[in-house]
Amino acid sequence: MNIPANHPRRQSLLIREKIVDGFRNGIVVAQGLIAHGRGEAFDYIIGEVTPPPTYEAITAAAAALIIARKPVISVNGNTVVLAGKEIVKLSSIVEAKIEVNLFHRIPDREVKIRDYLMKCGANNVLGVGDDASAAIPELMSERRRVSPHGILAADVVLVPLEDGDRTEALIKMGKIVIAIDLNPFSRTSRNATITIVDNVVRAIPILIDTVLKLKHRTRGDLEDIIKKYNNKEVLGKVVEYIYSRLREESKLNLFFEKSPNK
Ligand code: PTJ
Repeated sequence: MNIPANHPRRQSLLIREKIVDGFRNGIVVAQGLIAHGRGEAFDYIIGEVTPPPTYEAITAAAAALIIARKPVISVNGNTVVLAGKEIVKLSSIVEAKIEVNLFHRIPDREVKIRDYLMKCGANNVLGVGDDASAAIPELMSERRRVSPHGILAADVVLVPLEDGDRTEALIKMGKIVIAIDLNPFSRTSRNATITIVDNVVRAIPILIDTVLKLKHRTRGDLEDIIKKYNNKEVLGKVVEYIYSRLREESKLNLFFEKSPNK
């Protein structure tokens, strides 16, 4: 698609094209287009920048990934087309495994996702075919199928664009769950141990930079960052940030001047 270089919404339209291409290639499901639209709406509201309080969540997430014994990055269709290369880079820096975990497990789709990640530089991708032989207890969706060498054994799981049920189930299994979700009100955001309210496109590169900055800190320092982190408080600050943005917008808006009641 030809998007003019000076189009004011060029960046957002380019991201949208990636999702549409992914859909045409059988990597993204139709439901993924809807999920992306919901994400776009929240991104618009936060001003298409990383909300300042989110940096606190990213710092805690980086610390958790660095000290994890068995970190896993869980990926779905939307995530790989939006941030495949960056996911592979992050996985090599924190020595995390990458596992395909899908809500819509259509035959061959996980193979396409694995192949896409291989093209992005991954050398091993779990959760494909028979490898997803274990199950997350009490979870009924297709997301319950996991690799015994990946998510089942993991102590820290990064879950971009997730649904609330699996986050809850993983927490019950005693794992640290790091979510990336543009919607601070979602069940995923509320249930995760650490919630990064941001677009996955921006969040992963910032997470990589933060890991590189913190990598040489002592284990004690990193544990301290995680201990002091309070997800509820940070989510509250993100909602407050959204609220103050909307308050500013309402003042600037000419709507009030045009009001017949004035
Ligand atoms: O590939 P599959 O089969 O596993 O399916 C993936 C989707 C995304 C379709 C599936 O997980 C799903 O239906 O997700 P939900 O329940 O719609 O939740 C997606 C959440 O991700 C919503 O809260 C969106 O606001 C959020 N979101 C959408 N796009 C982005 C995002 N968050 C961060 N970055 C985005 N680019």
